[in-house]
Amino acid sequence: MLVAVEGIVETLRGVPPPRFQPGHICKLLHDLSVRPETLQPFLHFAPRRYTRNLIYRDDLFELIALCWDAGSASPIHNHSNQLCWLAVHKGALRLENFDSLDGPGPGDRIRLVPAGGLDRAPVGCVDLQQGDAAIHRVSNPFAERAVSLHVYSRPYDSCIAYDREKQTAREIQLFYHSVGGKLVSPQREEHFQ
Ligand code: CSS
Ligand code: FE2
Repeated sequence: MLVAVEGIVETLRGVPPPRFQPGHICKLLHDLSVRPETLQPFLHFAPRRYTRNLIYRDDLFELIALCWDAGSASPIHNHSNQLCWLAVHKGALRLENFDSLDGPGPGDRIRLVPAGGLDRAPVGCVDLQQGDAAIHRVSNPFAERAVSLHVYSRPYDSCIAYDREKQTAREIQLFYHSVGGKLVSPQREEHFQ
């Protein structure tokens, strides 16, 4: 069903906290497609990187539109103690999962090994990250820009970023590029590269 982005927010707000569970939200996101023109005010791209654009946030969840320029990638990062649903809205994304041989970190000598994923997740694809082992990288190595919608429960402002070569795991802060359609100040954006 095609719905306005406000309709997605209302639907998510209507989910009682005990039902905010992997399968239920996956099904909900599968069944709903966002009317593109209603998402437009939240879409801000930046050259060679991805941007995080907050649509809605409360104590239970946040809904974010991520805009992926061609060639952009997230760091390898975790979703510890958090549920994350990702739905590809436009373009395609590469999803790579990793297992840590040395626990989630943070720390040194944290070795990661590839653990599957999707080389080219197309529009409509819903991915779920959950539990301690949720370590992944999302990227857009393709020629076309991409947009994905993310539901995080609970909202998170920091995560652990991994460097596979140096075998390090460090906490990083996450920032919004825009909130409610309005760009945030450039100073804050600079932290987020
Ligand atoms: N978790 C990353 C995006 S990939 S799921 C972020 O919120 O920036
Ligand atoms: Fe992620």
